[in-house]
Order: sequence, then C-alpha cells, then structure tokens
Amino acid sequence: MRGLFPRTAAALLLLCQAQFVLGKRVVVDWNVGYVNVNRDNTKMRRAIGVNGALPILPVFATKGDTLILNVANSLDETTSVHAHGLFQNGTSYLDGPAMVNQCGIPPGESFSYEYMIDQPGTYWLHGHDHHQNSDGFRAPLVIYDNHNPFDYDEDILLSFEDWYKEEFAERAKITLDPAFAFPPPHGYGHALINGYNGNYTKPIYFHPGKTYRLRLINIGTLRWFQFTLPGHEMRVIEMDGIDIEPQVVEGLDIAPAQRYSILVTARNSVEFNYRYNATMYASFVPPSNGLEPRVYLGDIIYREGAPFKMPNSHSQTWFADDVDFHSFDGEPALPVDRSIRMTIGNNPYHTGQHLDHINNITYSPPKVPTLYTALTMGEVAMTPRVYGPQTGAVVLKHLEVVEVTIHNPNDMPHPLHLHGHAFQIIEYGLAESPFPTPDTFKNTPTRRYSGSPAKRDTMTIPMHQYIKLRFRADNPGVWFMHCHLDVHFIMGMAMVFVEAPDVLQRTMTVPPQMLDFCKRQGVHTWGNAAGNDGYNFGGLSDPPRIVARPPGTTGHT
Ligand SMILES: *[C@@H]1O[C@H](CO)[C@@H](O)[C@H](O)[C@H]1NC(C)=O
Ligand SMILES: *[C@@H]1O[C@H](CO)[C@@H](O)[C@H](O)[C@H]1NC(C)=O
Ligand SMILES: *[C@@H]1O[C@H](CO)[C@@H](O)[C@H](O)[C@H]1NC(C)=O
Ligand SMILES: *[C@@H]1O[C@H](CO)[C@@H](O)[C@H](O)[C@H]1NC(C)=O
Ligand SMILES: [Cu+2]
Repeated sequence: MRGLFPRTAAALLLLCQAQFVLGKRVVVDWNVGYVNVNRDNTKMRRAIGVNGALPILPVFATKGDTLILNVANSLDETTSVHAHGLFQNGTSYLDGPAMVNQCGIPPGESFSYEYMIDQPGTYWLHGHDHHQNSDGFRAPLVIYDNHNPFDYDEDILLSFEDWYKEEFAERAKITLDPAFAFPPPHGYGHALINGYNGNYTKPIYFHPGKTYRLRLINIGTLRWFQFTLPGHEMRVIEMDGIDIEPQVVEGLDIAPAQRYSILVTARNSVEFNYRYNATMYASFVPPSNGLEPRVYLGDIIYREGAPFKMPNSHSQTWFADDVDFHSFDGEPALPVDRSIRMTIGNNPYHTGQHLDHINNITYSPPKVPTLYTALTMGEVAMTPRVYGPQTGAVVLKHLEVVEVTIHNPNDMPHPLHLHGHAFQIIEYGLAESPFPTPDTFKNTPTRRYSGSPAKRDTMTIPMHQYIKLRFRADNPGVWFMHCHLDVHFIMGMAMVFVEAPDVLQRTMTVPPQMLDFCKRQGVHTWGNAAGNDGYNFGGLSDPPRIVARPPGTTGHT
C-alpha cells in the first residue's frame, strides 16, 4: 500500500501533463434512430434518440481535447449534427446545417465529426436537418477548463426542454397549411428537466459552505424558462460559453438555445431543504385555456427528510437582461466598419400561407449547400446574388466589423442564433414599424451596454424592439442565422452570412466523404444556388411573394 500511492500520484500527474500538452481524444458513438417514449406521462410517441435511448447522455470534454462524434444514421431520412456555440474556426464544413454547410448524412451511412475543443463553457449538440432536434435529438455539451478563472467545488448540469405529445412533422403541417391564417397556438406541452418529466426530476444535493456551478441550458424548441433559486444568491459567470464578470441576479430568463452558468454558495445549515423554480412560459401565448405558465420545482437537498422551505419570492423578481452583463475578457465595443439593417417578421404570401422572413426573404434551402457555392464560384462568390434569391445571403469581407441592427415589429419575441460567432450585445430599443405600435410598447426604454459588452450566440429580440449586435468577420466560413423557435425556422426566419469566400477558396478543403453524401443524393457540389454556372438560376423555384396584409396587423404566429 505504501508504495502504491506515490506511483498512482506520479501516473496521474503524468496523465494530467499529457492532457495539458496533447489533449485527449474523446470518442462518442451515436447511433441515431427512432425510439418510442412516454416522457411526460401522457402517451407513447415516436421520437429520435441515440443508441436506442432518450434522453441522450450529455457529452463532457476538456479544453484542448479532440471530440470525435461518430454519427450512424438509422433514421429513414438524412441527418446532421450542429455543435451549438462552437465556432468551427477553419472547419465551417463541420458546422452541420443541412444544405448550408453540408449535405445530410444519408440513411444507413455514418460520419465522424471531429471537433477541436478550444472553447470552454456550456454548449449543446443537436440535429440540424429536418428539425430533428424538436423530436429529441439534442444533448448538452460541457467543456471544462483546467485553468478556469472561477472557484467552485462542484459542477451541476440542469437542462430544460419543452416536450409535446405529437411529432414535430404534425405541427409543421399545421404551421404551413394555407387554411390557417395564423396557426392555432401550440399546446403548452410539458417541461423536461435533465430529460425527465419536470416535477419528477432527480434532486440536486448541496453541502453547507460548498460552492456549486450550475449550468442552465434550454435545449427546447418553443418555450422560455424563468429560473429562480429562492433562499440562495445566484452569481452569473457565463453566458453562451463566454465568461462574464460575476454578476448577482434574482432570476434568469432562458430562451431556447441559451445557456448560463451561475455560482451558488450553499447555506451554512442543514435545517431546511429548498427548491429551485423553473417556470416554462411564452410571453406571446395569452395565459388562458390551460396555456398559463407552468411552474416546475426541483428539490435541493441539504439533509434527507428535512422540511422544505420556500422563502417568499419577491413579488417583482428582477430577471436580468443581456445588457446587464460585462464580458470577462474586458474587450471594448468593436469599432464599426459596416452597418447592416434587418427587419424580421411574418407576412401573408401568394401561396396563401403566412410565412416568416428576414428582410422580406423567406428562407428556403438552395440546391447546393451554400458553403460549396462559396468554395466553387471563384470571384463571383463575392456577390450575394450567386447564393440565390431565397437564402438572404450577406457576403462579409475578411476581418470587417459589422453592426447588425435587427428590428422586430412582430407581436412575438424571437431567439435568433448566429452560427460561427458570438456577438457583442450593444443596444435594445423600440423597433421601427410599418404598423402602428401598440401604446403598451411606446415607452419601451432604450437599454445600452456599459463597459465591456457581453457576448453571446443566441439572443432574444423582444416583441416590438430592435437589437444592435456587433461582430468581427474573423472566421471565414458560411454561417447560418435563424430563429431558434423551430416553428419560425420552418416558416423561413433564417438567412446566411457568407464570410470571406476569397479566403475560404484559398484555405479550405472539404472531406471527400462529405461531397460523396451530396453526389449520392443527386446534389451538385459546385455552382450557384441552383447548381449552375454564373447567375443562371434555371431549375430553382421562385421564392414565395409577399402580398398585402390588412392594415394594423403585425402578424401573430
Ligand atoms: C415560480 O416562478 C414564477 C415566475 O418566474 C412565479 O410566478 C411563481 O410564483 C414561482 N413559484 C413559486 C412556488 O415560487
Ligand atoms: C409542480 O409541482 C408544484 C409543487 O407541487 C406545483 O405547484 C406545480 O403545479 C407542478 N407543476 C406542474 C406543471 O404540474
Ligand atoms: C418589405 O416589403 C414591404 C412591403 O410589404 C416594403 O414596405 C419594405 O420596404 C420591404 N423591405 C425590404 C427590406 O425590402
Ligand atoms: C479564428 O482563428 C483566427 C486565427 O487564429 C483568429 O484570429 C480568429 O479570431 C478566430 N475567430 C473566431 C471566431 O474564433
Ligand atoms: Cu422566432
């Protein structure tokens, strides 16, 4: 025994050093297929899981590692994986979105996503083809840092998601049905916490005096979660993978796809147990007819059998806002080279449908993945037009700083996600609108960053407001930006940034296996959005045209 300890310690030390220098290879095998589950005590339904199970286990890695995600497709349609929040610097072809960055993996085929793990923080992995994430194909991804700037004793993960008794395809059919001017409100569904029916999820355990890092992730599709921790102080230290100056908050409002880490120091006594409160809601759903916010309470156990104490929550909890936080790295607001204005919303179209748009363009996929157009069209790749009339492509110059101002005159908030970057949150204010602004919104105050602006990859654009964001185009690639509410995504609220195609053409080689996936589906791996030369878009169907809407309507969805 006596000799053993030092040897083990030495071996451990060696292992740690090896990890520090080389990083390790973390191999995860995912066989993606259909499963039958009853996750919310309503009924069995078909869903999409991994290795025959749902929830999909979270994936853990450490900065410096290489994560090999082996994906075998056992579905009857193509699939792909997006590592939400990873910048894929130099590897835009691994970003995932089907027909943006790759052709989906055909049924019966496999592909290995090899991710360089250089961003510590809280992320998630999800399907990015056919909205498979909405049917369960999603899991947290936690990246530890051996040199993390914050002190804590233990890491605890809490994932939140909304879950419905019908498959997403059923919902999509109703959403896109011309018979519905505005689709009927989606049933509220149930919340799952760490993959299990909300109120019945496993407790978390606190020990007096210890400090915990709670990672809060909304991997859902349609609902926000308000998180409070009565009786405890919450210090926010991370937002969407980016460290922020520790900031005490009373509550956090977590939109689909957003993440936060908070530090919580346990109380000094084991006299009482406590509960956290995760309330699922959507501000745009009128709270009636069973669509009231749903409160879920999770146990925090100090001592088994101790009575629960639920301190009075404030009548007015302060839910923190993006502009209340400051980036930990102290980076000042970037000096702007170019301003881009966008309006997002919902309109009636000549097809009889109500669809969503960004700058009047309803996104629909091109016939060639946009990245492959950028790589194969030479100088023409610098013109937005080559990416087709239905992708809303904006071409960015290498290293320019863009400020994007997005107006949302709509009656609902939209959590927009930008791939490939985190952007600085500069300002919120009252949106300009072609429609009369309801009085209740007219006094919306402007909120602006102070100090070093916070950065994140998914932000809520509140209803009737605009947001200003900045980022530097320092990541050549093709990056999707879309609403992370999948019902809006499917209605076309999406566009692509094509960043530095000239640099891409000099530096990027797409793995031949990926090109092969296209060929076997009869998809070209070169050419414009229609798979032709130059600006010949023959074969590409016309995008839907906006028709007049009745005056005064802003478009509920
Ligand atoms: C939980 O939080 C919601 C709002 O975030 C609040 O309305 C509700 O009263 C809280 N419930 C409890 C039991 O604290
Ligand atoms: C969860 O449990 C709490 C406390 O018992 C209850 O107030 C709440 O309504 C439950 N939530 C749901 C959605 O059933
Ligand atoms: C979008 O269409 C509306 C008319 O429906 C028009 O007033 C507006 O200028 C258009 N915006 C853009 C960016 O094309
Ligand atoms: C990508 O890598 C380049 C070169 O190392 C770096 O300058 C740039 O900041 C990186 N961009 C992002 C978004 O990580
Ligand atoms: Cu939306």
